[in-house]
Amino acid sequence: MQQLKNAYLARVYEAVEQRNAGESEFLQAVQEVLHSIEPVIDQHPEFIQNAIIERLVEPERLIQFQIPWTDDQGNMQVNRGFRVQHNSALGPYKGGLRFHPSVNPSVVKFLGFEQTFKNALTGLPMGGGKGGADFDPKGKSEGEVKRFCQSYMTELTRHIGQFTDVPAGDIGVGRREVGYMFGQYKRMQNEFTGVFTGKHPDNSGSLGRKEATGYGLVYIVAELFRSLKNEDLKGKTVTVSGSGNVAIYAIDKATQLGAKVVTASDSAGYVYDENGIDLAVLQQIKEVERGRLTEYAKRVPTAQYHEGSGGVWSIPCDIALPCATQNEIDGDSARALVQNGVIAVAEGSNMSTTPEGVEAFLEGNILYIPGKAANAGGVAVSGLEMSQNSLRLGWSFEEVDEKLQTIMVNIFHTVYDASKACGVPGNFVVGANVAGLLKVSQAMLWQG
Ligand code: NDP
Ligand code: 2IT
Repeated sequence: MQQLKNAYLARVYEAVEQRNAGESEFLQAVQEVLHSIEPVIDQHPEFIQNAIIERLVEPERLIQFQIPWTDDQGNMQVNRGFRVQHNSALGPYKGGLRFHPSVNPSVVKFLGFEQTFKNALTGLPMGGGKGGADFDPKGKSEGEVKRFCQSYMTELTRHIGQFTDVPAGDIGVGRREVGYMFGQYKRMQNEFTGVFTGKHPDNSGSLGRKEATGYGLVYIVAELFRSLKNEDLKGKTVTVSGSGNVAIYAIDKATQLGAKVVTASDSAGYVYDENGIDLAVLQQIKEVERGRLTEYAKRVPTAQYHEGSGGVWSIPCDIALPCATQNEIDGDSARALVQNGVIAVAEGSNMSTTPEGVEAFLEGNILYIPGKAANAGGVAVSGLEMSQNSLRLGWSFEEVDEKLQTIMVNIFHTVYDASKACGVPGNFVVGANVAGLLKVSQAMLWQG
């Protein structure tokens, strides 16, 4: 990435680099935002006087703790847990928990930082946070997952609360894990409050939360095509990476809207199915059996399985929806997508694309919507789950879905308008970062 031209922002970045040495994901996320806000920084001397940017790049609180748990053989295991309470200007800290061996301070800090901007874009009263553990749920029994979640919450409980910090799911954390953690919180606090979102609807969760990130991703892409190209998604070829929560419901909604989704992937490889992914088979394998994608190719004769998850970006498509993990699209993958004629890329995963990849999309005039805007539907419906829990009411699926659509359409226009105001119409990276910054910074200034 190029040097920052603005001397103030360059100084801020230098300090961030020194303080967070070696934290590559966090530094990448901060650098992107600082670059994006260069067009507006000189119009806001109050940001400098009030150290708004310095405060935004430093988490308000970072909690790290030990998680001891007993495996099925009776042996004690120890993992490392985290919660980053990044920014509380707009509301209680809000953001998911990730259970994956790669979780470390850099990963949770980048996610908490991005979450602050994303949550601001939803227009709902939520600050930004993130957390997780370096626990690998793969191959663990039901009992091991439950004991791990309970031990994780034995520590986390003291740091969260419906008005303080409201976690949810992310990679490796779905309704099952959220249910166990919510149960442990309730046991320890002796209170039934909306302290977690992403709960099963039978367990005080919101209808439509499970679908929300993937559906929201497709809603924002549909609005992009409608408003900039006067087209709908019918007949478009879509590639999706991942085969977890976000990927499954992105495939579902894109297919419902008439597109053909030809891929899904996991960390080992991808499937290509020229007839379109069979959602029922994928859901059975992933949601019911918790199996691997290799199973899909065994059950669907038209599908081909390829080793290596990155290969998914070599498949020609009109729309690419990365829905697995950070930096899954590198420079080469982005250039391959551009060469193969991709029109739009929207990130279901957080920070799906490396800086080199982002540059390739922008140079290729690809309609590229970063995760902060594109995957905000999940946390938006989490916000709606918090409202329903507080009201002690449950809304219908249709009611939630309609609100989600409105929020995604609004995010698209907020971000597009901000890109125009910054003189770079259609640069949704600048649009999302500037719109998010302006919203959070106003609240910070009011709060002193
Ligand atoms: P899941 O755990 O349900 O699914 C994750 C998927 O991504 C799996 O297919 C997994 O494959 C794959 N994956 C994970 N890590 C890697 C890796 N290092 N390399 C390649 N593939 C990998 O998670 P979600 O669907 O919930 O999350 C996916 C992305 O969406 C994440 O970036 C998350 O931050 C983001 N997101 C999630 C939201 C939500 O509501 N859940 C909201 C907004 C964003 P495998 O099974 O082989 O590990
Ligand atoms: O990255 C994200 O936005 C999420 N994992 C969802 C967060 C939430 O609180 O619903």
